[in-house]
Order: sequence, then structure tokens, then C-alpha cells
Amino acid sequence: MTPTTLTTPAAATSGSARGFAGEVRHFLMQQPRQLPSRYLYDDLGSALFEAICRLPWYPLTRAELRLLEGHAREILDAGVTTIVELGPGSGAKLSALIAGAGNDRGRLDLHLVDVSGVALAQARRTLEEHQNVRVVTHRATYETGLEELGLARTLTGRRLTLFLGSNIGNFDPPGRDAFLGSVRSALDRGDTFLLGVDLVKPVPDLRLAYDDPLGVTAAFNLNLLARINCELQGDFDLHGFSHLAIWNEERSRIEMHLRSDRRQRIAVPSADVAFVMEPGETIWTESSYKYQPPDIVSMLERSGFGVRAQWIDAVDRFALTLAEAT
Ligand code: AVJ
Repeated sequence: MTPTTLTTPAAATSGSARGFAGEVRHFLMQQPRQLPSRYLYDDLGSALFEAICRLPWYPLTRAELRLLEGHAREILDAGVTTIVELGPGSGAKLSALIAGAGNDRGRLDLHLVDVSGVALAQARRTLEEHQNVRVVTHRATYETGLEELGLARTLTGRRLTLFLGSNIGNFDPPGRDAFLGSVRSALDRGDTFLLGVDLVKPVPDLRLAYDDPLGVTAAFNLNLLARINCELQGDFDLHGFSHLAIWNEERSRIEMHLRSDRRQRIAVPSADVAFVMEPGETIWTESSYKYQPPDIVSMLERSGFGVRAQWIDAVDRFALTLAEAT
């Protein structure tokens, strides 16, 4: 019951209606049934994710912010003139990094790459509060954004690329390596890359982080079915499914699933699918891989980076790793 591939946010095609319908059809017909996790983030899904980040049981965001604030000067050293962030969200993390670096820094060009226009607009507002910055937004997938940035190389100064929030955890290992390779290709030797990754921790903590007692993560997961009902005329009965968070020890990942509580027939006319789900059968909606600190160093080294520093939050088990393109 452990297939090897799950489409990652970056690997999926653009979010046009036909792309969504085609992918819903394709992935629901797989065995086991699945849906790409990138579709969790419509407007409501993004708001639910923001709420997850404030839950006491989901400490990732706060741990990462503490590390960014505590090491801002080492991360944003004097040579950096350009910062690229893949998936900036609200811009709060980059903002904390810039604030933590102090006032003696030079001018900064900030390039923000995100598929969400709403997120980009908010991040721009947040970041333009800082003195001496220029914000450029790229409404694009990571891949397209990286290509654009590869073309817009700077002649002076170095670039720092950020990939935070343990978003890398959604990639399966081949997808992860391909992604790191495309980041490396977009960089020049001497440019830096900062990667935020959640670490393996006691299983009860992991389960609570992905199955919180307030049910916010369950709502985040079920919203994917609500979205399919809304946008593709699906007839999923949201009361007929339960949220599951399963720790897969062998693959070192938390899997989110939606379990059918009974035998039920499902139709999604605009995706041209109809099928029956058995009681207990699940739709696999997300994987979040968790790493050990040395795994992060070796995956970066295999992709053409040398690691300069790794900072670990010992309490919440989260790592920031600063690497240099070699
Ligand atoms: C935003 C992908 C890093 O995997 O922890 C939160 C998404 N899923 N709770 C993660 C998520 C369930 C989150 N990432």
C-alpha cells in the first residue's frame, strides 16, 4: 500500500480548470486513489493552512521563525544583493530575516515566486515596509520562476534563494532531487540557498501536528473534496469521509488520507469520473517527509551544494541549512 510516486506541488501542471479536472480524474483512478497536495491551497485551503501554523500542535512555523531571527546576520551576509523566495506565503519569514539583519545592509532586490496572486500581493505589501528594498513578483510555478531567475542573473553581488516551511517535505525523493537540481542550475557558483526542513521526532508529536484536536487539519484535508464539489460539480458527501494522518516509518513520512466511512458511489462529472469507494478505502492527499539533519546535508551535497551551516531547534526539531552553490 505504499506506491512510489505522489505528484508534488512543483511537478503538477498549472491550475487551469482543465488541468485540475484532468489531474483529479487521473489521480482518483490510481490504486490507491490519490489527489495532488498542491490542490489543497485554494483561498479557503490557504486560510486553513495559515490557521494550522498558529496551532500549538504545529510548531514548524514558529521554530523556523526563531531560527531565522537568531541567525539573520549569518544568513544575510554582506555580499547578498538579491534574495529569491520560492513560495513566500504572507512574506512574514523573509520580513523577519531582513529585520534581523539590521540597518547596515545594502540595497536588496527581492524576487518572490508563487502561484497565488493573493499571496504575492500580501507579501509585497509586507516587504515594501522595509527601507532600501525593491520587490519583484513572479506569478509562476517554482520551475518557471527558477527559469526566469536564471535568465535574470545579477552581474554584481550574490543571490540567496529561500525554500522554507518544510515545503520540500511534500516531494518524494526523486522529485526532491530533481527540484534541488533545478535550483542549483538556476544559481551561480557562490550563490547561497537556505532550506527549512522539519525533522523526524517522536511519533505522537508528529501525529498531533497532522491530526490536531481542533480539527483544523481535518478541515484543511476535507476542503479538497469541497473544492472538487464546487469547481467540478462533484458529489462527495463530506460527512462520509474521515481525516487520517498516518506515520509511514519505512518512508519517513506523514501521510494524509481521506477515508471513506462506508460504501459509497462518487461522481465528478466535470472531471468525467464515477466510481465506488469501499468502507475504509482512502484517498491519499499529501505526504510530508521528515528528515534527520545529516540527510539534509547529503541531499544538498549530491545536488551540487556545499553546506556552510546547519542550525537546529532542539525543542521542536526543525532545521535551517545554509548551503553554497559549488
Ligand atoms: C506546507 C507542505 C509544509 O506538510 O507540514 C500542514 C502542509 N499539511 N498540515 C506540511 C500541511 C498538513 C505543510 N507544508
